[in-house]
Amino acid sequence: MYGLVNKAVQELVESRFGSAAWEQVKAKAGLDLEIFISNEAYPDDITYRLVGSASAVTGMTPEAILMAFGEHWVLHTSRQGYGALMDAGGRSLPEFLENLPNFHTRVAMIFPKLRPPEFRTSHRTDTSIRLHYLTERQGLTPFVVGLLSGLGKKFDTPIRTSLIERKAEGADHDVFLVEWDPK
Ligand code: 1DX
Repeated sequence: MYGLVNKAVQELVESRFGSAAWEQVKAKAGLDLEIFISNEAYPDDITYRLVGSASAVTGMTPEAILMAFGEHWVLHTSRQGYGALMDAGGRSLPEFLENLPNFHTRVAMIFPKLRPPEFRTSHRTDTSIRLHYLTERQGLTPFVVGLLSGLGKKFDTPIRTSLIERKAEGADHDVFLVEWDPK
């Protein structure tokens, strides 16, 4: 994945546990680079190793790290540099989710090595929507839970998320039910 993703993992670890912890995480992951370059593509393996060693160093489970990371990604990317992109994504949570496919098409036009997951929505009501998550990557479902929770905060819409179909249990892909209170 693009270096921007690994940089966000670094930021998350540094902000919560300090820079010494980050140095440990990097060493444990067997990385001897100084910095990640945002718009350079790195092997996915590096991201997975970072999550694994961040778990070992901090004592958080990999799932908890991925969730925290998903929240951080939404709040971080919308703050730093990609805010305009995020703002173009929609003015409410359901609108943003419905625009995700277009959004990724736009980012992939600028960054051709992007391998975005596919998101589809269905069953929209006044207080809920289903989000279908199709990906070629393994194990990132908790990351998407965190992304959704971050989006809820971004749009001041507290949400409940439940996984109603699980790829890990044989479904074709993960399906989330996202619910919020009526206005
Ligand atoms: F709900 O793959 C809200 O590298 C969401 O299963 C979900 O393949 C927001 F400059 C710039 C760059 C860079 C901008 F080139 C990425 F570096 C992309 C910014 C998306 C904001 C996907 C990142 C693929 C890298 C993947 C989950 C799970 C999508 C990560 C979250 C908005 C982003 O993101 C899976 C890659 C951006 C950029 C956003 C993603 C790759 C998302 C969301 N994805 C790179």
